[in-house]
Amino acid sequence: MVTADDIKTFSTDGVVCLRGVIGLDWIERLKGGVEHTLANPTERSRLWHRDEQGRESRYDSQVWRTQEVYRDFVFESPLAEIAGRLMQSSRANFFFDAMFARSPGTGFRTPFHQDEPFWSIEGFQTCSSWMPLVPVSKKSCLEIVKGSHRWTEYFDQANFGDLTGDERDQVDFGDDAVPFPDIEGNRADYDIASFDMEPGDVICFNGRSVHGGSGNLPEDRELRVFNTKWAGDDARVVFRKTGMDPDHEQAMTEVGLRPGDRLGTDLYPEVWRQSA
Ligand SMILES: O=C(O)CCC(=O)C(=O)O
Repeated sequence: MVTADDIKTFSTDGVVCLRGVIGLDWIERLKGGVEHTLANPTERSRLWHRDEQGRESRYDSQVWRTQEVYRDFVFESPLAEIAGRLMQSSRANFFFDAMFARSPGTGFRTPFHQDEPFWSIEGFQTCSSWMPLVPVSKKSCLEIVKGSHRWTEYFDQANFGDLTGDERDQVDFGDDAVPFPDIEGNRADYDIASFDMEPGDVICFNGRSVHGGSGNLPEDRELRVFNTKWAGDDARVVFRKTGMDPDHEQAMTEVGLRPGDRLGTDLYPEVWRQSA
């Protein structure tokens, strides 16, 4: 499922697109799960954007605790092992799930950002798996800046709280942060990966890889994406003064996780471990 070349590409580029690694039975079940999530949003559900025609971009997360199909996918699909091998980690802990849904014709593009600066963990060995449940063309696909997972600058990231207006989503990276690069304005200066994708394909990217986009949909195409996020050996709990989105501090504290700890507990289970 994961070749030596895939591992090398993930390490060098911070992103790799794996073809046909998830069975279509999973895709069908997850499509049902996403429709259920949209009809029964959690308190973590957010509307990122609605245009004048009512076309929407929605996000929900950490639904696996209540949605059986998501839970089954986390524990039974090959993704834990895929993530573990790509991260070159001895284990893969599940961090959280994220769902992205866009109505047909939605133009809204997610601002370029890195994930790890928003997270309640830090570490290089992380893997986000962006898995469309419907066909998506390159021009509507997520875009990932190759090599950006090794950038060392502390950037002023997009505040998704500006999109949602929700006080729980506010982040402020402070005066030490350098301006985020204008990637949209200088696209030729960056090596940007995106792909024509079919259900069953997955883009895996490092939590430090700069990514965004995935709007720009034709009038007759919706987008449904299920993302699972994984943490490896060097990932440690951190509670950031700058704010976190989504903020796991309370949930982590309740299960006894403290800054500096490895992920664990039933909330962030170890799903895969390399055999001796
Ligand atoms: O699909 C999108 O629009 C955003 C995806 C994203 O930011 C992520 O998967 O971390």
